[in-house]
Amino acid sequence: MIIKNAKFVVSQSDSKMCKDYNCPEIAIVGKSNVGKSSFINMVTSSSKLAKTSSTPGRTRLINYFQINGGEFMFVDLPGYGFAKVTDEEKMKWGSMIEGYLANKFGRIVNVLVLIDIRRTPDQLDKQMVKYLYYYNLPFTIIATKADKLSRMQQQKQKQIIANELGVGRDNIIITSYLDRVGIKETLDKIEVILEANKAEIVADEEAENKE
Ligand SMILES: Nc1nc2c(ncn2[C@@H]2O[C@H](COP(=O)(O)OP(=O)(O)O)[C@@H](O)[C@H]2O)c(=O)[nH]1
Ligand SMILES: [Mg+2]
Repeated sequence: MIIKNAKFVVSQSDSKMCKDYNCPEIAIVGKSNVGKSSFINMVTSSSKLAKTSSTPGRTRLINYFQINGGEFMFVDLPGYGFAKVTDEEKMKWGSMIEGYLANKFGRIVNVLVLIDIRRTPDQLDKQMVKYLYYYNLPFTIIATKADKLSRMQQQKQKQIIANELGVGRDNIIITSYLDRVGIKETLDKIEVILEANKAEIVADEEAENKE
C-alpha cells in the first residue's frame, strides 16, 4: 500500500454529525499526547496534515482525513485520559468516542490503538480494548515513541503490552515518529485490512444475489 495523497476533510464536535463517506474507515484512538497526530503525519508522509501539540488534551474533535481520494479514511478521535479536564468534559469525550465506535454505518474496518511503548497499559487503555471487543471491532496496537527505548527494552515492553491487553505480539506494531519507524509495517497491515474488507463485500454481494 502506498499513500499517494492525504486530505483533511472535516472536524466534528459531535459523533451524531458524522456522515457516511462511503469508504472504509480506520480509526485512531489513544491517550491524549500518545502521538496520534504525529502518527497520522508519519504514515501519510505529511508534516502538518494533523495538528500535533506539546500541550495535551487539545484535540476535542473527530477529524477525518481522506486517503488516496477515498480508498479509505483515517479518523482521528479525541484523546482520552487527560487528567486536567472536568468530569463533564470527560463524559463528553467518552460519549464522542463511543458514539463514533457504535457508528451506524458499519464502515470501521480497524481501530488503531496507540500506546506509549514506555507505559504499561492502564484502566483506560483496557477499557478501550473492552469497548472494541464489545462492538466487535478488529483492532491493532500501535506502540509509539520507540525512540525513547533501546531495542531490548522495546521487546520487553511489547511483551508487557501484549500481556496486559490480552493480545498477540504480532498484533502490535512498534513505531517512532522521530526515527520514522513502523511505516511499512503499518501500511502493509492496512493493505491486508482493506483487501479483507473488499473480499467481504464481494462475498456479501454474492450471497445477496443468490437469495
Ligand atoms: N520522542 C517521540 N516523541 C513523539 C513521538 N510521537 C509524538 N511525539 C511527541 O509527543 C507529543 C504529542 O504528540 P501528538 O501527535 O500531538 O499526540 P496526540 O495528542 O496523541 O495527537 C508531541 O510533542 C510530539 O512531538 C515519537 O514517536 N517519539
Ligand atoms: Mg492529536
